[in-house]
Amino acid sequence: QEQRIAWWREAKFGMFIHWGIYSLPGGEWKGKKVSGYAEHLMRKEKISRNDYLDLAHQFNPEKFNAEEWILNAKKAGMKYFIITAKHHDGFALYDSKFSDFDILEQTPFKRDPMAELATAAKKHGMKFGFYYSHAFDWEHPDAPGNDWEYNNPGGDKLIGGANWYDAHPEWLPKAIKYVDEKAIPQIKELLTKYHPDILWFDTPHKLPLSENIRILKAIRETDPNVVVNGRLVRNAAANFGDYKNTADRPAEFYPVTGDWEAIPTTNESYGYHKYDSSHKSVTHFIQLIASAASRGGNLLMNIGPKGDGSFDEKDKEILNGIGAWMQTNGES
Ligand code: JFZ
Repeated sequence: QEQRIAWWREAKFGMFIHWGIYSLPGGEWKGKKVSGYAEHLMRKEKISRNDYLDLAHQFNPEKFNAEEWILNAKKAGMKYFIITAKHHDGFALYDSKFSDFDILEQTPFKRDPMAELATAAKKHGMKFGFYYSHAFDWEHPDAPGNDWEYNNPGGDKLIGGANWYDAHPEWLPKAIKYVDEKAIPQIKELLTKYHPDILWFDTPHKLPLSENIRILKAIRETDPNVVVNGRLVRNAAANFGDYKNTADRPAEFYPVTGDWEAIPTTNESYGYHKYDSSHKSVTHFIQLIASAASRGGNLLMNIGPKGDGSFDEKDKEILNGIGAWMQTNGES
């Protein structure tokens, strides 16, 4: 673990990207604003797998330029880059042979942005990795979370309660089937196809500890060197993942010991939201960078690019401001 995490400790500052087909409507559905996290559109509006695919059929991010994205991060002084290869909606932003719910098969774009980004990151010396939603998967009929279409546990109705797998162990085989059919194969696929430096997981409480540990084992067997964040396992004792994450939007940093990372986003939503203009100031982020570094933690700052593949002007201003400050005050 010490060796594995060495680069991450030094990196200090990284770019987090939430980008998917939900970035296209950007927090709007059927002409009305949907508040909160834009990446949760499918759940909030209870969109069926089929209707959600209509969105995919329109997803054509012609302005996407992998090299530009990586350089945006580099110019702001960031040393690592993590992007949503699959968020809770279950849609893979890469060419996956284990699901037809992916960008190559369902969109007119016909390119693999994860492959392009992995290549650009390598070229520019940027550490690179993926966010993968291992527990929630709203398109898969057996996965936790989709309670409007499949009546699965773990969704808004909280069928079976928060710890549904304890109250209803008889439902567990379905979730295990999803983990075997989709989550583990796709995670292994990401590791062997793109060789990421880091994998970032989330919402582990939707699966029992035993499933999360099984996933971690599959990861370690495939690539013992990949860094894994703490949210793979619930209440992660540090020895499950390689480091801990704080809550999503810390007003301030809590005194966390050991290796930790905070994940503030530039506004409120992680995915691009056209009605969310609550962007914080450059000064705010510079203070966060400094206070995280002084307390031995990393800052993974989130940006939600638009559905056309471009960065929001407000985010660009923040990144430019940080970059200018880094030029005069940064380490390298
Ligand atoms: C999750 C996701 O549901 C969300 O879409 C985004 O990806 C974010 C980074 O993570 O949401 C969370 C997870 C954890 C907390 C809050 C929201 N938390 O610990 O307070």
